[in-house]
Amino acid sequence: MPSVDICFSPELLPLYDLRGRVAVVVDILRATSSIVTALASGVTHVFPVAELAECQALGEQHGCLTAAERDGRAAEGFDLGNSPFGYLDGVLPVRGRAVAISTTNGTQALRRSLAADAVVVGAFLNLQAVEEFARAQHKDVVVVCAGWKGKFCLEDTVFGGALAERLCDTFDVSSSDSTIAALHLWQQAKADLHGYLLQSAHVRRLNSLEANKDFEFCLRVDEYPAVLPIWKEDRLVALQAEVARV
Ligand code: 3SL
Repeated sequence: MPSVDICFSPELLPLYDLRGRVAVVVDILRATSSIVTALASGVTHVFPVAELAECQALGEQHGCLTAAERDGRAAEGFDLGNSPFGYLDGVLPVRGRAVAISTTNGTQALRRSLAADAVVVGAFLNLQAVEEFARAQHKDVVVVCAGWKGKFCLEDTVFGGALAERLCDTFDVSSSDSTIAALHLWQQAKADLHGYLLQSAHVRRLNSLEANKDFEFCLRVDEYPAVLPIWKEDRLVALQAEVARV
């Protein structure tokens, strides 16, 4: 039976062998929620990069939109920050465009997970798509939590628990202490996810930056149940689009 394991921080990734496994990279607030929203809104593909300079260079090279965030704030000189509403509010037309994005933790976690057989982007917004993909692969799943600057964070771990609960009928979710812990947190959180996550350090950080609207949006479960960003070559594409092209 395949298993679900949770890596609480990218700093712990050297302890995990991702080869032969599916990596579900998650940064609920807000990178992976924004990437899911981007592809759901008609963005053709996303280049997640670690450095701001690389993001800028990709923008010039590919003529794509650029999105960047550091410490919760939109970085200067880029088209977009890291709010999912950047892809929804219509201020900048995004349909049919590609986006290069660099964020404090989320895009770093993605790039550090590339040894996996498949790398997909998870968020509450696309939980169902992640669940279905994991079931279809019949491989061990590692949820890679982006955390905050190497530290554990509540919201990414709670997502890991939610995914483990959905998969528990056909996956082993009781062999890893981190998965057991994530399941316990999800049990505590699920009746009032919003209220529970108000405790989270990053929620307090974002609320002080007046990103409260983003927080509420990112907690919508299955808003985009069929959108699955998956890593192909050097970019993230929506799985359905990719399948349709084959
Ligand atoms: O760290 C990240 O990748 C970001 O998602 C953080 S923030 O939500 O944009 O502050």
